Amino acid sequence: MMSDTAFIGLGSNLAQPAEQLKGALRDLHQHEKVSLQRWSHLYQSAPMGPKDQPDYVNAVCQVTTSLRPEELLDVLQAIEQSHGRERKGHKWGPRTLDLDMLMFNDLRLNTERLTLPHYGMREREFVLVPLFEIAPDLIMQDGLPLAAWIHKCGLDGLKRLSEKIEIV
Ligand code: ROI
Repeated sequence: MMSDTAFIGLGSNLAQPAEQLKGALRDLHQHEKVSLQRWSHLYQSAPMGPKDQPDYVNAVCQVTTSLRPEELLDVLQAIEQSHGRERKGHKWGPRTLDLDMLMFNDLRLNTERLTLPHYGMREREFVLVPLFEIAPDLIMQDGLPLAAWIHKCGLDGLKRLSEKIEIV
């Protein structure tokens, strides 16, 4: 039973970022214990953090799953690996594929491997805006609607790419 709902943030700024994200959505779709429900458009933005790296392409998807959070994290990390992700680089460096579990139901968790909801969401326009596209009624952990978080975060320079993503 795929009775749990998770939101996943996707990002890439190397090796054809849009193709990396589409491939990752397909990989999730193919997993027998993950069902891809919704996915946003692709959004391009300047890097947050160190500026000496290419622009990012980001998206967010919603899945249902029968996996536990740690097992879903294993799946996300395996997909990152299969897209040539190298973890040896510095923390805020460029990457071929980054898959971040943003929320898992309304679970709060703080372990060595996983913090839920994701710690950085609040400041990240490139997470909040695509999330709003697929879940406009979402209530965040502090009880405020996602729209209020976006309002506080401020918008600058996120560009929605026109391409429609087909997952088959
Ligand atoms: N900046 C943007 N715009 N998008 C990202 O996905 C992203 N990911 C990161 C850092 C380096 C923090 N900056 C980013 O990990």
